Order: sequence, then C-alpha cells, then structure tokens
Amino acid sequence: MKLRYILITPFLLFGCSWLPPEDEFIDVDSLHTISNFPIGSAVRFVPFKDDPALQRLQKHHFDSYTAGNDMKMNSIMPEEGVYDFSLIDAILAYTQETDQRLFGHNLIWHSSTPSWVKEKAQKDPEWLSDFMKRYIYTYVGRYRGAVHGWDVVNEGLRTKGGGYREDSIWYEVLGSRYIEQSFHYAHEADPEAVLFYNDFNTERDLEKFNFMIDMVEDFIKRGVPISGIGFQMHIRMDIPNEVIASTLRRAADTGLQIHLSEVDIIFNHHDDTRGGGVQKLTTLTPKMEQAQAQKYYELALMYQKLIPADQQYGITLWGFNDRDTWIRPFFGIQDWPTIYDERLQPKPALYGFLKGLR
Ligand code: 9MR
Repeated sequence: MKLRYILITPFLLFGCSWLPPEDEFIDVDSLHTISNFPIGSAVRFVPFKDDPALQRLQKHHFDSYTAGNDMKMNSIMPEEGVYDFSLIDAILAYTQETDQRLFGHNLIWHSSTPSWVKEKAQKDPEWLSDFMKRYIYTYVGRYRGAVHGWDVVNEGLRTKGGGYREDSIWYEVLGSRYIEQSFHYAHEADPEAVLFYNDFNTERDLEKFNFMIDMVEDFIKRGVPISGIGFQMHIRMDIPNEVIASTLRRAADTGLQIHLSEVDIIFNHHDDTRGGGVQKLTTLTPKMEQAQAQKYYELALMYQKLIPADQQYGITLWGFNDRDTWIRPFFGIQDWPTIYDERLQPKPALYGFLKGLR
C-alpha cells in the first residue's frame, strides 16, 4: 500500500479525533510496551531524580534513556584533568534498576566543548588530537558494556547546506579527519557499542543530507566503524512527510541503524539560532492539538514502514512535556512540541504517537 494511503487511513477509520476515552487518561498505554523497538526520552537527571511525577511517567513510557545534558564533555570535564563521572554513575544505576537502555549523548560536539579545551587546543594542536583519544578511551572504556550506543560525533556538519562545520575547534585544528578518528577510538574502547553520527535538519535539508550520506558511505567503504545515523528530527508541523520519508528511505539503504534521536514537533518557526524563534501562533487550539497528534502518528508510522526492523534503533523524544521543553528557552518562543502538557497531562499527540507505534 502506498504511504499516503496508509497515512490517511486512521482518519477514515476513527474519525478526526485523537482524544482517548476519559478513563484512559488515568491508565494510558505504555509507549515502549506497545512498540517493537526502544522508545527513549532525554532527561536532565537533576531535577528529574527528585521529581516523582516525572519519574513515574518516564518509567511507564520509556525503555531507553538519553541524558539531555549530563553526558556531554562540559558536564563531566568542566576543568582540566578532572573527570566527574558521579552523575553518570547515578544515571546508570537508575537505568539498570528500571531496565532501560542507556544511550550516550555525546562524545564530540563543538557546542559542549569546554572553553579550557578550546584555549589549549589553539595553542597546541597536537595536544587536542591526543586529548581526544584519551578522552574517548577513558570515557567509553569506563562504560564499556553498560552504555549501549553513542552519538560519537554530534553536528559535525554545517547548520545549512553541504560541508563540514567550520566553526568547531575540532575541525579548525584537526580537519575533517577528527570525525572518523573518533569512531575508531570509540570502537577500540568498546567494540560492542553502537556508534552513531548524529545531526539536525538532515531529514529536510537535502544538501546537508546528501553530504552526510556521502560521508557515511565513504566511512563504510573504508571500514570506519560507524554503525548508525541519528536524525535529531526537531521538526515543524509544516515539514512535508514526503521529504522526511525520502531521506529516511535513503538512509536505510546504507544498511546502518537508524535512530530518531531527539524528536519534537513545533508549530512556530525559527532560524536555528539561540533566540531565533518566530512566534506565529500564540495559543494552542484543539485543532492544532489534533493536527500535531496526526503528525506524531505519521512520523511513528513512517519509521515503522520505511526502516527495516533490524535497523530500528528506536525513537527518542527530546523531553516529553511542554513544561520542560528546550524549545521555549532556546528560541525564546512559546510552543507546545511534546506529548504531555505543562501540567504533565497527556496531549492528543501522545495518542497519535501510541497509535503509530502500535
Ligand atoms: O536540550 C539541551 C539543552 O538543555 C542544553 O542546554 C543544550 C546545550 O548542551 O543542549 C540541548 O540539547 C541539544 C542536543 O544536545 C543536541 N541537539 C540539539 C539539542 C537542543 O539544543
């Protein structure tokens, strides 16, 4: 059956509403139980560890855990020579107790590189290369067998269009080879870990997508140990499904694992920069909620239909409630991108997503 027929079927079958029966609000089906592949969410361990309501929902719905912040370089190595793994150890204990997969986000990212690293690297390029190797060996080695997979390099490409990201100390000092070197080091430190290249807008910026695919296919050809592609998938309501479907299909052709790694769906616009939000819509109406539920449904369905089962690494939401979403503070706009509202009540989006996974 063609994708567009599959996508309109629920409207035909169930009418135009994603609201559950009243009592389902109390006892909502679990996302991960319904799904054939892992379902994750990004969490900031502080204040999460002291928030029982959030924990209850997180345990109910998710079997994969991504740290929103806590596993980045500037969180664990704010100062030279000091590795602080205490929070990660606590996260690991939580995920083991609750039987969740721990996903490592991330090893090398320009945006979470501590300033002391940048300063030192500018003075001593060789130091940076050596530091990168030691950092990856130490970190991945410590969690060998415990962290299931890693975003090895995050956002190594330019924000828009083709090309490597030039405003990154890693690229400036080491050139594009730092990307493949990071994969080699991570693989040497944990040969079983699933290793991803992760980036944003690749589901819709075709120039960026093609550049990424060329890079990935070149890695595969030359034996660079990459195992997966992460699509962050911070999408908008108006990103056409056909475009998303075409990039997912092409990515699946590589044979690699495909992770929708940071999903949320916004209504307003932005220019990808901090503070760059454009507030087009100020109120969330029931009609918008229904449309968003439909989009969550379609995204889950596309992933199911287009990615072969053995390449489905999972879908991870970047936060799962509108109270804590990064979209509002980062872009400086009001928006409602997730599946739970500010009061931690389920939105129609949750039911759309559930139905898409079922
Ligand atoms: O949501 C994260 C936010 O809390 C942090 O302040 C920020 C900087 O570390 O990172 C945000 O997460 C980003 C992720 O690590 C990479 N893709 C984009 C995410 C949203 O900015």
